[in-house]
Amino acid sequence: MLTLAIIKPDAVAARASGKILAHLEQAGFTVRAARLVRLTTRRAEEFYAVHRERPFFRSLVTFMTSGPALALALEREDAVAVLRDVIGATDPAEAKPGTIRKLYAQSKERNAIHASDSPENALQEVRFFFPDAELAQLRSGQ
Ligand code: FUP
Repeated sequence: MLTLAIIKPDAVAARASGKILAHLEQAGFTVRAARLVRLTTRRAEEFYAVHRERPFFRSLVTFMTSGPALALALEREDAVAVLRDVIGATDPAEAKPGTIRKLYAQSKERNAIHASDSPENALQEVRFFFPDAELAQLRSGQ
């Protein structure tokens, strides 16, 4: 099963991408696709459309477009639930010790990493960053 992670602009800028990737691999995830992206305002708005009416939306879009981010398609058994555990709570102040957000996040907004929150969203979010053809190739091992 695949899920989507994004190492966010704060973590890429802090040169924490490598450590976060090592943490993910240590947790049993295999990287199936990776792409360094600079989200445009329109793409960030589309990705976070579910939060459009929230007070933090504009600030979130500004942050997510502020620099490069590393999108990852990650594979593991029970990938969605396990990745949510590994990243920790949205607010690093509430995240459990040893989670990626506890280790690397600066605040509730600048929180180092995104992870899909359901299998349905995982499929949609993986497709958002990685075209179908590429993933079809991965599935068939070509
Ligand atoms: P999560 O799934 O843990 O990333 O959290 P949410 O889907 O609730 O929120 C998505 C993103 O919005 C968070 F990663 C950071 C941002 N956010 C804020 O900036 N302030 C908030 O109060 C809540 C979320």
